[in-house]
Amino acid sequence: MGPGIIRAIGAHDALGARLGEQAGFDAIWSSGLEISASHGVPDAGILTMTEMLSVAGWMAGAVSIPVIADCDAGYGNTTNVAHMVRRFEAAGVAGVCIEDKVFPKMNSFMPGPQKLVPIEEFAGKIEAAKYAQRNPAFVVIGRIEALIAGLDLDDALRRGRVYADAGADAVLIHAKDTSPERILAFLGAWDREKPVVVVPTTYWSVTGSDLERAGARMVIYANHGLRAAVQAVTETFQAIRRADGTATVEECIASLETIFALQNVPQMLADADRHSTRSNSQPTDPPVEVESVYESPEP
Ligand code: SPV
Ligand code: MG
Repeated sequence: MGPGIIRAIGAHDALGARLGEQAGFDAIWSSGLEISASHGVPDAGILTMTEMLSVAGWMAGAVSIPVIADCDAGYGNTTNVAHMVRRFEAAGVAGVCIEDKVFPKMNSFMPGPQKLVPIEEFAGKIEAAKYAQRNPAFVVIGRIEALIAGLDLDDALRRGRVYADAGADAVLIHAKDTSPERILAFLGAWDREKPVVVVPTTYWSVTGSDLERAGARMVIYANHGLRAAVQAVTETFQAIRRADGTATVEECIASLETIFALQNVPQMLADADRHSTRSNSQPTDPPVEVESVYESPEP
């Protein structure tokens, strides 16, 4: 990670990732919550690693900024984590984030208890992830869920230090507080060189610059694309039902040209033109005389 805070935006498909890149974000967060919701299932360890990988791979292929994949608790034990790292790396994903929760994980904002794995068990997963990667630039983020699970700042710091020392390239401190106070306190007390990542979903009064000044190196706006889309689609569908037609919404929705641009249609047409120009303007090779090649042997 370079100097300055990295601003990442959550996405659940290649189109969302392109919108994030177009808006000027530095990285894409392949969000487990968004991907689960887009499949109509809870973010509770229901989708498989392969399903998450497929989406993350599409995103990585669609943008030129890094994609960081939310890999929940690593889909199993250290062996699963090692396999996971190799697969995400091969799919062109820049890095993964794993969290210290038990399988099946529950989304951090869901009501009900949150169970953590023992510190050393999670440190083993981080070691396994770092050992498995082939590209030295691949990033492994260790996510601390202590505050989410009802533990205190000291527990969170203790876990974070162990994960950083086990080789995590960064730690992510998560919280569902409505005030940034404890996250700012964590940043103030952090005593390792490794960067800290934050996710201000519920403590949204802070800006990226506030977090940067407090020492955070990456901020993830994890689910705002999904929530914006759900709101906009709901309103549009209701308006169409109310008006019994689309006249009232035409001005408010993206044009087909915008959609085509996001699909790279102009590029596709330009490429097709170039290649067809070549076949029209260049003399074609003389047809191969099949008979002469496969002459029957002299009797
Ligand atoms: C996600 O986007 O799936 C995350 C962040 O893990 S959160 O939903 O805040 O737990
Ligand atoms: Mg998640």
